Parts: sequence; C-alpha cells; structure tokens
Amino acid sequence: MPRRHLVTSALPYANGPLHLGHIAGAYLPADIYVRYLRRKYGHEHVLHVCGSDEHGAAISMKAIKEGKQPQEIVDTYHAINQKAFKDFGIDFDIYHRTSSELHKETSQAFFLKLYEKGVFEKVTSEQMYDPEAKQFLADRFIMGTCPNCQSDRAYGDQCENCGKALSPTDLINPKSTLSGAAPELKETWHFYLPMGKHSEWIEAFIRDGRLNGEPHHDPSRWRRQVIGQCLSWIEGGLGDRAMTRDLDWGVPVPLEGADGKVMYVWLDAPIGYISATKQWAIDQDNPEVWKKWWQDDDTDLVHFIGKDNIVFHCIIFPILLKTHGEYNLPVNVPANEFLNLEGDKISTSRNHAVWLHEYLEDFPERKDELRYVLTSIAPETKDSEFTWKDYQARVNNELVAILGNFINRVVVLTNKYYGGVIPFESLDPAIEDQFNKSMDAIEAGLGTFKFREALAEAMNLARFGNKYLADNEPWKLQKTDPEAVRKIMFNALNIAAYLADAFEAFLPDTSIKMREMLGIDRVFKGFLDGHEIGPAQLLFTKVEDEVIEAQLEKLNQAKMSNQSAPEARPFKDNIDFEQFMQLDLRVGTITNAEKVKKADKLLQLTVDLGSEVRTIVSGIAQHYQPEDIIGKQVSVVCNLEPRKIRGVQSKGMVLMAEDAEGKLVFVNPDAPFENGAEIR
Ligand code: B3M
Ligand code: ZN
Repeated sequence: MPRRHLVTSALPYANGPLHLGHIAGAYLPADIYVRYLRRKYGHEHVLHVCGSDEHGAAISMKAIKEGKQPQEIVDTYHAINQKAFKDFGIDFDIYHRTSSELHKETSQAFFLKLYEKGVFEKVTSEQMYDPEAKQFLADRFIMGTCPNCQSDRAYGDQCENCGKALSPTDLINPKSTLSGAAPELKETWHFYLPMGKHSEWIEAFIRDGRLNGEPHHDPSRWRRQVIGQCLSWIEGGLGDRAMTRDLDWGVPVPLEGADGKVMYVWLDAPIGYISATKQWAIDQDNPEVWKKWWQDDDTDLVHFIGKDNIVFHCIIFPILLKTHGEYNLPVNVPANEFLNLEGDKISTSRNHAVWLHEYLEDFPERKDELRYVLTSIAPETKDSEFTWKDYQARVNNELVAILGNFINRVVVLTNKYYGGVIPFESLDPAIEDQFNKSMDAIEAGLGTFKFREALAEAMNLARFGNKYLADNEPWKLQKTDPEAVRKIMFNALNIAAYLADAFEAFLPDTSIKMREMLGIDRVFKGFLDGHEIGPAQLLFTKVEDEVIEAQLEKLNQAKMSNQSAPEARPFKDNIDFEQFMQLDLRVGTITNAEKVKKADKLLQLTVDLGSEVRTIVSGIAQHYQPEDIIGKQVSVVCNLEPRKIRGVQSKGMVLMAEDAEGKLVFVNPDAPFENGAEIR
C-alpha cells in the first residue's frame, strides 16, 4: 500500500482578495505537488485541504471600520477567493471555512483537551484597552511614535520605518487606530502556552527530524531557511504566547467564566486543516475517515505556506499537536519566501498587487501561462520578483517559441504527410533514454519541493524536441527520403507525447490539449502506435506589448489613486509657543554620508552646522544613495538628546517629509543658505 499524503495549503485570511504573491507562495506549489503525488500514488492516496481563515483581530477591526459585521466581510471574501481558486484550477479536495459550526466544535474540543492536560497557564496582566471603543487592542491597532527612530509610523508590534520589534508600551504618544483615543492599561487574564517547556524536543524535531526519540522525517529534505528560521527562534528562547484574546469575534473559549474570550486566531486557524478534513469526510459519506488522514502512521502531512507563517507551522502547531497526543506532526513544511512585484513589495494597503481574480478576467485563456511564469520564478530559496516584461518574455520566448512551436510542427507535419495517422516505426533508443532521464530529474525535483528546477527540466525536454526537428529537417527530406522522414516523425511524435507527461503537474490544461491533439489517454506508457491524431490547435499565443503596457498602466493607476487618498493622520495635540521655541532647528550641509554596517535602513551623515560638525544617524538608506546626498542642505533638530544607534553616537535629527506610502524627502531651504542659520 502506498503511503497516504495529506497536503495543506495555508488558509488565506478572508479579508481581501488573493494576489500573485499568495499564489506563488503556497497554492501553486501545493497544487503542483498534489498533481505529482496523485499521478504517482493514485488519487485516493492524496488529500489536499484548504479554506478561509475567518477569525483574527484584522477581520474584526475591518468590520468595525467599515461598519459591518465580521461575518459579512468573511462571507464576501470567502466567496471571491473560493471562486478565484476554482477558476485558476487549484486542485483542493475541499475549501472549507473557519466560521463554520464544525470548525467551532473541532477547535473547542481540541482546546478542552489541551486545557485538561494542563498545557496552558492562566496569567493575569495589564493590556492596552481603548476606553472609547470599549475593547482591548491588538498590538497592530495601536500607533504612535517609535522610540528608536522617532517615526510616527510605528505600530504596537513593530516600527514600519526602522523595523524594530516593539511592544505597545514602548510607543511614545500611543493612539488607538479604532477611535483615536489614548489607550489605557487594563487588567485581564489569558491562557498562555509556555513554549519554553517544549524547546528541547522541538529542537530535536527541527534539527534532527526526531520525535519521541525516534526518527520522524528526513531533515535534509527540509528547506534550509525553514530550519534556520526555526532554530533562530529556538535559540532566541521560546517564550510564553497568549492563546486567547478578549474579542467578540472568534471561537469562544469553551470554559465557564471565560465570557468575552476567544481562541487566538493562530490557535484555531491550523485546527482549520483538521475541521476541513472532517467536512470532506462528511461530504464523502464517511465521517470517520478523516482520522486516517490525521492519525494513522502511514500518512505524511505536508504544510505549504509562506515564510511569515513558519513559526506557527513548525513550532507552535507541532507543540499543540504533540501535546494533544492523537495527531501526526508534519514531515515537511516547504515554506516559500516572498514574491515582489515590479521592484517593490506587494502591498494590499497600497494596492500594489496583481490580483488573481483580475488576472483571470484580463487573461481568461492564460492560466497555464501564469502557472509557468510563477513556477519559473518561484521564491523557493530567496525572494524573487514578478515583472510584466518578464512574464511576456517567458511566455513568448519559452512557451510559444519552444514548447508550443515544437508541438505545433509535429502535429501539422503529421497531418500533412500522413493524413494524421502516426507513421509507426521503431523508436530511437536515444530518445527514450532522454525521456527517462528528463522524467527522473523532473520527479526528483517534484518530490523534493524543487519545483523551479523540475519545470526547467521539462522545458529542456521541449528544447531537445525542438532541436531534434531543427537538426533533422524533415521538411527538407520529405521529397527525397520519405522513409527517413517517417522515422524522424515517429520519434518527434513520441517526444511530443512525453512532453504531455513532463508538463502535466505544471501545466494541466496544456497537457490535456496536447493529449487531445495526439489522440492519447491521460497516462501514456511506452510509445505511440499507428493511431490517428487530431487537428493542430495553438497551445500558446504571443503576448503583445500593448497588453503588457496596459497591465503596467493599471499598476500605476492603482498607485496614483492610492496616493491621492492618503490615510488621514490626525493632527497632534497643540503645544504652546514656549514648547516650540525649545526646539533648536538649524540649516546644515551634509558633508559626508555612508552606510551603517548591518543596518539596511540607516545612513551615517556628517553635517556641517557652521559652528560645529556633527554625526547624525538617519533612517533614509532606502531612499537615498550616500553619494547622491553629499553637499545637500538640510534642516536639523540640534537639541535632540544624543543617542547611540548601532554603536554610533547620533547628535540631532535631520528633518524629512514623509508621504502616506512611507516615501521620504529632505526638508531644506529653498535657496542655498548659511550653515547654522536658525529655522523658526
Ligand atoms: N491566515 C496567515 C496568512 O494568510 C494565515 C494563515 C493561516 S494557516 C493556518 O498569511
Ligand atoms: Zn522606528
């Protein structure tokens, strides 16, 4: 009996549509892997589950801001995302949702079991509370000034400007983003997971692939950066993490005296994989069968996720699964890095994204083209970038010019020379050899989550076919040596049939079309006989420049419209004239600038203030090259308490204007001016 394979894809939050980053990050590689497994082991040995993640503070806050119920929000995006996945052909066995009753029961039962086992610790503490909105505030919903870089784009968990991890109490002048009120500290209690207690076995699990003293999986098959990220968490010390929240949206904590408390979204979301499997089993009229997929030793569990979800899937969820006691732990978590877009991070809030549902509307017949491009540039080992020009080049130069061209020539010539009946000859063993080698390499890649490499191997087989025809030139020989041409064409037809296999997991629709043209069944074994093939259909067409320009324009428009409606930031409280006069602001000139080691946001500036030359560290490295700003005049706050930043003593601050996107420019006198001149 082959082993069973349970594949999960991260449950996307139902608070927005899916973009290409999501697809490249988790869903497309999962789909390719699942297609590979199904072909190798049979459909019934593979299960692919996913669904919407419908809880969490982000969703309840969105509801508050839009004056809607959270359920309305998640209903909308669940429908949009489910449809987009379906239209794109992602092969889930079920797309479930975490606002369902079944999920609630499943997570509550899971929680109770952990509670009864004494896994949690109940801790009382003071937390940020919005007295106007009458709600405890998630860290993300508190904004204020960063104690590290003074930017006012700092959230309660992290500063957007300098990247420093913060806690809400670190913020200067914190404000609730819900009501604008200053948050207060208020006492509350929560259940915590003391992760430190588990760090020893989790380390053995991650580092050596061992569980309960036994080999569990082969860690050499895990991506290096996944193990690296986990080990750095473990080495940094696993702390206690709150597993409950004071919110009215989520799975209620199933205990007496826990009114108003729900499970932390990252506790209930991964349990969503289990409830999805349960729902699938119910839909199969076999409600108990889900257990096989989660509890039998002969099932391999694999989670496909993006890198920001690693700690939850490799550390926290395994701790929960193991302490529960009845579940399998994952044998691999092939997390991807991030996909960037046209030189910038994909951003939902800035509307810098290519949305899947829009792509499918704009390019209804080009699903496989997107699958091809996203797999070719998959961010498997490091961040990668999608650009429309690259999309066009890969489609035109690879899919059209190599694969499409080869298949088309073979089918057209067979129809022309033989009335569409395959000239049955003996197959050149070198060709069979090449196919076996290619197929081995493709399978090796697919089985080890190296989808990019595997796809490149498939394309190399198409190149081989193209070259075979170009070298043998049957169209030149047909008049003089038709016997030789029969052999050539038979070989070429077999390469074409092999290509339908080679590309099956990557380009499923194309594979089907190729088989239709060649008149062969889904699974092709051995070589072709003398049957009749179908007419030629074009597999791919060129993407024209106008189409690409239109997409670039669309991105640009989104950016502009976003700029014209910046998020209004409330003005700060008034200060009196005395307070203003306390600021010592002066004109200075940057006389030197260099990067600060190991800090990609910081520049060390030397600023001439007339009577004094000072060193000032400024968080502008992502906006200016050092050599471009030497000689620039700037405005400086001179009497800011000196601070050590990355080991450099910084005396003062250079004033910058910042737009809603976080873009920075210097604020300087509008004509050259004397260094040290006062600004008031
Ligand atoms: N919804 C986070 C995300 O979309 C989260 C994944 C849940 S997987 C259990 O990045
Ligand atoms: Zn900062």
